[in-house]
Amino acid sequence: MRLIRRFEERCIDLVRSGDIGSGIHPCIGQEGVAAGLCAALRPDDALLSNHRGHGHFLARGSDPGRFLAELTGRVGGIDSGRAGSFHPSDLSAGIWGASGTVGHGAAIATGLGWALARDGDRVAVSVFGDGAVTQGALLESFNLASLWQVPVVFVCENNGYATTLPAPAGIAGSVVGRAEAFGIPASTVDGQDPEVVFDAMAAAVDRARGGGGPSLLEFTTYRFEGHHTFERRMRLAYRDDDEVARWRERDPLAIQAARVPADVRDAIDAEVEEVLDAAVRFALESPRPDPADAFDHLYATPVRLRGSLFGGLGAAAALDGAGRIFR
Ligand SMILES: Cc1ncc(C[n+]2csc(CCOP(=O)(O)OP(=O)(O)O)c2C)c(N)n1
Repeated sequence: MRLIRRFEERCIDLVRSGDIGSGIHPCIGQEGVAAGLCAALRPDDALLSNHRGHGHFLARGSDPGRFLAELTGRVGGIDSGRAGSFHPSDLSAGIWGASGTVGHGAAIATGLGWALARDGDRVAVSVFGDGAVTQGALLESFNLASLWQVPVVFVCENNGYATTLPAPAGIAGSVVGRAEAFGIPASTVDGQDPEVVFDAMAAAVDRARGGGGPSLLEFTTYRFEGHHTFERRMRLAYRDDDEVARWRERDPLAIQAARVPADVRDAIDAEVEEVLDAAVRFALESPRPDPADAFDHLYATPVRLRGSLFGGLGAAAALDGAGRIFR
């Protein structure tokens, strides 16, 4: 959790310096969910993350240097600098993708879980926010996952807001009620305590692994920062300071730190700083991609560039193997 917190604080510095051009959606305040849920998974389990996913990647073991290189758009990144903060994947850490398309991961995780069940006892996990539970794809996923008893755990990180929309203003009924309507066991759990998260997640994963089918966990949590780093400049007024202060009193790092001896805490903090100093160095020293490679990895049949990619609107053109022109 300390690594996730400090990683994102360093990311915010890199947004300010212009090195992370896209900005980020910080998960600061929500680290307890990422840490607890990932600790309950086996390395060969599969996780689909979302736009607020840095914590999931780090908790699953993504290399901080290569991840930071991804966010800064460098060739040393986990996806060669092509995915950025929104759409990374890291199969070596069991993360089959993340996306800014809200709710996308539930359908992929359901299909993946269905496929994994034919080949051993691996489990698929889909992590999404409260904003995703109004997406139709989620309900279609619940339907098939329940009918086919797919080993998938649906994880809702309910941080109270979809951008600026309070969850009760956007969600008719409840999050758990949606899953229960499809015969999927569901519960609401404190997401600020990583050990409580771990226990709930371990039970859901065991159930899926043992052939018991899908389940849904709604973790109540809070983001201490804005929806996106742009909010620091916009000063959007959709939640009051008292609310933020109340949640800060339940900081997951403080909750866990109280269980760890001071010397161990100090050693962890020092190690995290060392790892992140090296990670920032690695990222910023990694070269930027060559614009001429922009279309690489987009299609099974490679496309080649014709004209100048950055020559203005309409100037970019590419041919695929069959000679079709993309503009
Ligand atoms: C399919 C789709 N619809 C709408 C959006 C616009 N959008 C971006 S973030 C967001 C809110 C997401 O809220 P939530 O799922 O609760 O996640 P959080 O940002 O709170 O972690 C929305 C609606 C989108 N990215 N994708």
